[in-house]
Parts: sequence; C-alpha cells; structure tokens
Amino acid sequence: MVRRLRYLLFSLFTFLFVLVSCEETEPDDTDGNTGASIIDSSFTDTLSVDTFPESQAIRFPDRLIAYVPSPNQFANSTYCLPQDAESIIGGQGFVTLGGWGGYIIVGFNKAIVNHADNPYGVDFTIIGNAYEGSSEPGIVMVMQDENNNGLADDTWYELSGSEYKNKSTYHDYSLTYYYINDSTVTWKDNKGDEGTLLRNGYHQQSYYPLAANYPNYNTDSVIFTGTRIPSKLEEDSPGHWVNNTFDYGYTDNKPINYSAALNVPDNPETPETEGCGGDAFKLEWAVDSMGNTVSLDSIHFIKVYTAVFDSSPVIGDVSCEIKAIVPVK
Ligand SMILES: [Ca+2]
Ligand SMILES: [Ca+2]
Ligand SMILES: [Ca+2]
Ligand SMILES: [Ca+2]
Repeated sequence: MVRRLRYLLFSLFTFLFVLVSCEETEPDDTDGNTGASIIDSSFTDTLSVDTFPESQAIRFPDRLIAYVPSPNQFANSTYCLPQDAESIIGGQGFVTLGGWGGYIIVGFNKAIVNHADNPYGVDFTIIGNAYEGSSEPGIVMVMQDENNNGLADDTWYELSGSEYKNKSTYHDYSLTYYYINDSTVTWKDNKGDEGTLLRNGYHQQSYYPLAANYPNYNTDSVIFTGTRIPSKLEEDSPGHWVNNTFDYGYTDNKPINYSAALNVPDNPETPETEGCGGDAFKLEWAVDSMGNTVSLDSIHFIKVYTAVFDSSPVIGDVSCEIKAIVPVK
C-alpha cells in the first residue's frame, strides 16, 4: 500500500515536472525568441535547446578541432555524436561532453583579443544549459597560435576558476575508462580509486563510444588527464538531486538570459545575471602548468572538458553541455 502510494506520488510528481517543463517550451513573444525544451523521455536529464536571436555581429568558432566525449549515458546517441560537436561551429548548437575528462577543442580564424575595453574584463562567453540546481561545470583552457601555423600545436593554459586553489581539487589528475562490453564500462584513476560507471534504465545503449560512431576512438580504453574539481552534487531530499553552482570560471554553471545579445557578457564577479548570463571568461585568469599567471593578448583555440567526476542514479553523469562559444569582440 505504501509502495503504491509512493508510486502514485512519483507519477504525479513526474507529470507535474513535465507540465512545468512544457510550459517553458512556449515561444516567448516578448523577446522574439522561440524557445524550446526537450525533456529527455527518460527524465534522467533536462536538455534545454532554447536559443538566442540570431545576429550577424556575433562570432562563433570557425573550426572543430577535436571532440572526445567520455563514456557516458548519451554516448552513441543524440547530443553526443560528432555532428553534435559540429553544431556549435558557426552558430548555436548543442553538444554534451560526458563525464569527467570528455572534451571539445574549437578554433577561431580571427583571434579572440584580451581587449582593455571588454566589459568587466570578460573576453568570451560560453553558454551551456545550466539553471539553478543544474550546474555541470567544464574547465576551460586556451591557446595562442604562437607559431602562427593555424594548428593547435602550441601551449595550453588553464583559466583558473573559483576551485583552482580548493584543497580538494586534483591537478594532474588522470582517469582511464575501460570498455568491458556494451553494458559495462569500468574506470581507474591515478589516486588508486576504481569502479564501474553507473547505468540507468533509461539509456540502454553502450555508454562507451563505439567505433561505428567515433572512428578515431580507442576501442579498449580511453585516458583523460587534467584538473578535477570537487563535485557539488547532492541529494537535497530523498530521490531529488541538485548540482549546486560554483562561484566563477566554469562552463555550464550559471543561468542564461536568452533575451540579451550573446556578445554582451555577464559580470562573473556578481551573483546577478548581467547581459546574456551563462559563463563569462577572462584571459586574465590564465595560468601555466605550474599555476603561475600568464599574460595573454589573444587566443585562437579553446578547449573545454567536464570538471567533476560524479553521477546519481536519477540524473546520471554530471556532464558539461555547450550551446555556444562567443567572443565579446
Ligand atoms: Ca580580458
Ligand atoms: Ca548541463
Ligand atoms: Ca600553432
Ligand atoms: Ca553576474
């Protein structure tokens, strides 16, 4: 009886959730912005595909240089295919990077300049699909085309976000995911931990990116290296999980204002949403591999990778999503 009641309550909650979410899909006439949200039929993740009004004045990446998602619940399916990575080149799109380490690298033909006039010192914005309670942070790295050959073969610098100096942040972290079979992916890190990726009933396909969809992906295992920040995933009431917001310096972290122009940035130092919101980045935050501040006049390449390694039985992997990468100038 109790179980039945619980089931009924759960069904009611699910229904209300869909109802509320569907209301968000109504086009918003006030800003001429046709919004839409996709509720993944599984309810494991809410993938909003709201977009900004198009404007010719706004620049997007010119080239996709690499896309290497981690094994995750969307691997081998929509939002996580190579064409999804292409969708953020030259415009607004939608791509997920999967769990910790999964990454994308994009290139700009014309440099993003660390211009003195840029508002709040912000040089570019990255829009994900974050909202209050759904922050799935990505770490941003930048590269200057120092040797001027158009290739991303120079030095990467991390943009140090609010957790860079957190004592629980791992620098030089490395994590290997292993393909066991289509329903099992295991992992092992350089801290002596290991485990098996959580699966949920809603995504039945292989979570390991398969050669049929990712021709260059190593078929047995994949290794990622970088910085891992502590998770802010918590079960704030039974069965209800939230990903709390980080202060600044991570993608897919802060709420978005679709009614502002995409090249009018948020001030990352205030809790309010200025401009288009989303996540504003300053080249002033760049540090080298030793943590020393470096001075960058301009950059041509941006890399984003998922910054936390965590998952819940309900919403699955904490996975960074990207809709747009836009220079302020
Ligand atoms: Ca700047
Ligand atoms: Ca997200
Ligand atoms: Ca180069
Ligand atoms: Ca702000």
